[in-house]
Amino acid sequence: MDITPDTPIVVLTGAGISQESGLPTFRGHGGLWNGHRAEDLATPDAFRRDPALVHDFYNMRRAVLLDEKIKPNAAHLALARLERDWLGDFMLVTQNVDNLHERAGSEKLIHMHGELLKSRCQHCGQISDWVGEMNGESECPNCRARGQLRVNVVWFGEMPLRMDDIYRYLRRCGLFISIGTSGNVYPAAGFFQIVNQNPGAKTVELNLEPSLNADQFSDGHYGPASQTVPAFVDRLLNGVLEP
Ligand code: BJW
Repeated sequence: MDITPDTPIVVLTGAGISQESGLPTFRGHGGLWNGHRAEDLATPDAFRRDPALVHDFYNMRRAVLLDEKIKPNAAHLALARLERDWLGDFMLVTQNVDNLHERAGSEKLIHMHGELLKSRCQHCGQISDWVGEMNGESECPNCRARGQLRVNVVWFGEMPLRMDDIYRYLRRCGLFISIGTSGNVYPAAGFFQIVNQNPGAKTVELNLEPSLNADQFSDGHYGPASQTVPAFVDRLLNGVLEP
């Protein structure tokens, strides 16, 4: 299948797209917090063992995200433009728990690893907006239970969100664009393989450097997302359709 103006597109984003907005990547330099690797805190076991430590990790990240200096960058804005101007189906699946895509104007968006600015009550299941600090005494805005709240993100061993919808989009997509993700974490790291089974479909990686699976993509463009993403979106929208 050649890329035509109505080819269905799925975009997958990871921490790299928000790096130039001032948010650290998960596995990059400076990934240590209080002597802990981020991966070691993003688990149900860590939360059971030391809830205060895990609450504080997310309190810190929530405060950073809410700092007025943190804004969407040119890559987030280019994807909102692509969604608006592309004639075919479009879906943006992000692994990121920040809100920079929606602040850039993206609407067709799935947060498969949840959202930092939401809480989930382990008693009643209610998901609520949450911008302040959270701790072991925090009260659920819905059922008023205390000490049952956690941040609404997906930890290792938990099921990512809206997987049925995501697989439906992947199975009918003709162009898959993976941006700023290292390819370490499944199931997202395997999405390109599903698209590679669609006859004629193309898979493209835009990343600072080749990811773990780079050689299995149809094409790759390497450099900071604020440069590669707007350039790639321009080519698509201007009808230079072979990426
Ligand atoms: C730039 C840049 C710039 C920098 N411009 N680029 C095999 C199959 C299936 C599952 C597994 C499997 N093996 C193991 C598993 C289980 C596990 C897993 O994958 N483990 C691996 C470590 C091996 N997966 C799970 O447990 C998942 N659940 C699950 O599998 O359920 C069962 C299931 C099975 C089958 C189907 C469906 C379900 C859950 C995973 C949850 C991940 N959660 C986290 C934390 C979220 C909350 C939080 O933020 O605290 O999600 S972990 C963390 O990693 C976070 C991220 O979303 C995720 C991915 O990281 P990402 O975005 O790739 O960041 P980095 O830092 O790794 O990479 C950044 C990249 O950007 C780099 O490449 C840089 O070069 C680049 N970059 N600056 C462009 N300026």
